[in-house]
Amino acid sequence: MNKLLLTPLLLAFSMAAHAAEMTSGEVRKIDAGAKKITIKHGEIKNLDMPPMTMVFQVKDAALLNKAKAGDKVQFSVERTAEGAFVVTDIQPGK
Ligand SMILES: [Cu+2]
Repeated sequence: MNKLLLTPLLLAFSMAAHAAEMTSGEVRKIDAGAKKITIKHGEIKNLDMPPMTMVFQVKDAALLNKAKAGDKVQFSVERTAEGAFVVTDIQPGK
């Protein structure tokens, strides 16, 4: 494969891998009315954040149906342009 084709392919792959990065955590509290979830989380590599317990907004309220307080989860989080932390995906953890 020639270089002109390979470079955009590699770039697309690395961006997808970045977006899918999951962080381990344990749900402490869910506030469905406010679309917020409190998670005791491990290191969030894509945000360069150390482990802590904090409140996140959720992108979609339906995500809150995928977990309850006490559950171990894997989740994705992004920082918005306004500086808010928004959970974009939640999966059952191990
Ligand atoms: Cu944090």
